[in-house]
Amino acid sequence: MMRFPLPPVVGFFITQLVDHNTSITSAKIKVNGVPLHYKQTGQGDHAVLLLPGMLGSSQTDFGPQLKSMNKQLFTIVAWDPRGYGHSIPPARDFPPDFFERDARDAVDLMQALKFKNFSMLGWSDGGITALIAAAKYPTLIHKLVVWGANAVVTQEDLKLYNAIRDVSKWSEKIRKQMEEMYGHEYFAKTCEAWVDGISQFADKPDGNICQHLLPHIKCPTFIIHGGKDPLVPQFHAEYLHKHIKESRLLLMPEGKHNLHLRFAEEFNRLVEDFLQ
Ligand code: TYC
Repeated sequence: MMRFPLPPVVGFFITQLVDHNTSITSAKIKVNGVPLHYKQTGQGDHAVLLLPGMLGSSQTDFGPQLKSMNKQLFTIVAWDPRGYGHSIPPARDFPPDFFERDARDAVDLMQALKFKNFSMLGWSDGGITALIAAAKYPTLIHKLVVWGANAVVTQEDLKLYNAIRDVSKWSEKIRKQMEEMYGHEYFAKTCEAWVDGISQFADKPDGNICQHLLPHIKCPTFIIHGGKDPLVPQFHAEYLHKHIKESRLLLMPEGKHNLHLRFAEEFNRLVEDFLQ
């Protein structure tokens, strides 16, 4: 796998800031007409893209990975999908193909940054995006890790989605973090729009999001699931494992939905071992 140096073109980046204490760069670059924000760290030959969950961002979702993953082995990029984090404007919307649009943006971002091949770590909605990207752009993707992801929407999922529609029911801690990032109104509105957006898939045969694409995933895939995930039933991880040929499934019995944050050290070690 090759990593090419970033071209020293003036005006290539819209903004670029380096935190010299952490060696984490924050930058924006225009991709598909949208200024996408991302964080980048490390000098390794192996490029890895981190994909956040619904309403997530590099800042809110991947602190321990940006801080502690091996920077000699990996070059780590964490992105804010359009309409999330610091990739606003545009405001987030959820057309029927929003996961495909995210997948294309993610891949085009890595191409714009001159990473020819890369691996992906996708959490939840970011996992769905990563599954689609791996299936649709197989020559670009080296390895794939997903956790808290699903390929279909069931009636049980619909109930779970509706339970989080009203953001006043979210945990204080997460709500506060989200309101700091977005302000109350954008957060509340986008959460409702997300519930409507993801619920669209329940009207498709089998609640299909990307079920049909799973057989096209040819890269080694590591599926992790938290045994105590209250949002995503374990069935989804087993389903992915069954339909992705080169996959392995690991259950973290004590893990909830945010297992990569709560058990960051263990998560990082497992993922680094898999990627090497
Ligand atoms: N998919 C969401 C994410 O990206 C999490 C989520 C899953 C929320 C299931 C609600 O019922 C739900 N983090």
